[in-house]
Amino acid sequence: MIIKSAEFVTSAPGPEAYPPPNLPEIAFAGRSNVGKSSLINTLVNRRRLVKTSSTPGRTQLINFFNINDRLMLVDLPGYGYAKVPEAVRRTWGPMIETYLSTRAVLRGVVVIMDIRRIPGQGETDLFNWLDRFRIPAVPVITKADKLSRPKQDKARAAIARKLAVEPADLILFSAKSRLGKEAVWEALKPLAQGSDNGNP
Ligand SMILES: Nc1nc2c(ncn2[C@@H]2O[C@H](COP(=O)(O)OP(=O)(O)O)[C@@H](O)[C@H]2O)c(=O)[nH]1
Ligand SMILES: [Mg+2]
Repeated sequence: MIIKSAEFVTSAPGPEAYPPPNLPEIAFAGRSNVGKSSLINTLVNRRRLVKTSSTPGRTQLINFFNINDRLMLVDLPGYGYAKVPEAVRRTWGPMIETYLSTRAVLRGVVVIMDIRRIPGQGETDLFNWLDRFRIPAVPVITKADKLSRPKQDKARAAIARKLAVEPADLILFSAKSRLGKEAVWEALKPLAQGSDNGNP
């Protein structure tokens, strides 16, 4: 994918503030601090298009980025960060669920997981949601650079087993080494070129 332009469009808490649904959208979801923003930046060859942080739990709105005037990348709020106040956490689920269940231009969701962690309830819930709304999921395991090659293979197999998929279905990624960047674009291409989902 040749990136000619990558621009922040808006931050939205809910549908009133989403941009007009004029472009196909690919959303990115994962636990706080998993490396979601870093992955998006790597995909579009920008260091700081999306703010990254070593302090988890900062991104609390849905952020839209216009790529080449052809595609919208959507950074969803991170889930599962324990230190966030309960009142804030309660708004996250609905924020994400509303987006997933109502956005007709949403073509797929990249679900980002840490290679060093077996997926938990948050991931299971998310995959079930996507299934229910017939939105394609693209599972990615990131921070691959944190493990040696043999450990990467072991971790990938264990994560695949937990998710009941084939290891090869999980895209191995690293924002540090850029491993997997082209593989993610390859997975997104047919989705971006497909048609809108059946959501209202
Ligand atoms: N080693 C390594 N660190 C990463 C990678 N991706 C993200 N990080 C680090 O993980 C932290 C959280 O990253 P960020 O992209 O802000 O996560 P987000 O909260 O999911 O958006 C930051 O300190 C990043 O530098 C990766 O692939 N490899
Ligand atoms: Mg982020």
